Amino acid sequence: MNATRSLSPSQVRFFQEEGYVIVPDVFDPADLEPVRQEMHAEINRKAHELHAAGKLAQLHAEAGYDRQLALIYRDSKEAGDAIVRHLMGKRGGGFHSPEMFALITHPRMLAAVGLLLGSEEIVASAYRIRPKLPNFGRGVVPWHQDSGYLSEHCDENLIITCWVPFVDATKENGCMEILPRTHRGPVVQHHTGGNADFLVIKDEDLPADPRQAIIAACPRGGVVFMTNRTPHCSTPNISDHIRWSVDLRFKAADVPNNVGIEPKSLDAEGHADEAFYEEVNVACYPPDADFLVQSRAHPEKVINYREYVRLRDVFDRTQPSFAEVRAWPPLKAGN
Ligand SMILES: O=C(O)CCC(=O)C(=O)O
Repeated sequence: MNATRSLSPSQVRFFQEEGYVIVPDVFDPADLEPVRQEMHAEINRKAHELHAAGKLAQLHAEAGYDRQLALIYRDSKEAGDAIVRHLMGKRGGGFHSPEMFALITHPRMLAAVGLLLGSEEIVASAYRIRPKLPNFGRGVVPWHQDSGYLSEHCDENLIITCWVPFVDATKENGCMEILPRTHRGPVVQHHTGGNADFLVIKDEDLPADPRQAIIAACPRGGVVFMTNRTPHCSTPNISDHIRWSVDLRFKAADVPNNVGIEPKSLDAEGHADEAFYEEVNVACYPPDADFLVQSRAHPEKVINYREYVRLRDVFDRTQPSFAEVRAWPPLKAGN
């Protein structure tokens, strides 16, 4: 496989027809080593800090990236949670090392996304790092379409989720499940207040019988590509190790975005000025920064690492001061 063609025409067709495609070899698993190692180093830095503050008795450094955080969490939920929060930041993308930036802008990733979008002008959007610990209730994500989290005026736009596991993702460690061939339908009714406060689609509102779902197992080095209207969920991790992943989002540059627009002022508590939200109300997901990662028309506007870090910091300190994006009704007792 060469560096710039990462999907075959039949994989692109499969994505268009099924609403997802699992590509087992977008990366060489070795390509993911730098980001795994840097995340592991960050876990250790934070663990040492907690240890020095008397909040963590044992570092479990010997357990390695796939297990250390699970053992820390088993010993102390507070310490484990503090490390998870540190990695995830306020909205899930707190870890923004050069290695993470290299993954988001990896030529193979952008080549694949470009083929699926049918565009060479690519904007990266919200991403979420997910340390799904064994038997970690909050890791179970109920049925939803990503559009459930996005502004309604973007329902007809294509926004691609690239779900990248940092370990082999299996049914046992809680990979995703996906409802195929349902992505051309509307964004269906979601409810707030699902597990861990995620949005949820009730089984009866799903566009197909959930028994038709496929198990989206994916080896390390692979990527699960999905559309923003593809219903998916993820199941419990009943293994003895962490199911690490990140889900990245990309769209063509002509899809509503907030590239180049950022909160002009933050008050002491990190609330952005109202004008910011009015101005970026057109972005599909205003609380997170969008940034141009590939452009033939404006290569000078493609983001570099320093600017990416600055933007992530600004947005991570920003509290959305409006009801996030779209209003869904709460799940009622007994639902
Ligand atoms: O990683 C998971 O368990 C769920 C991911 C997900 O729901 C998403 O990427 O939208």
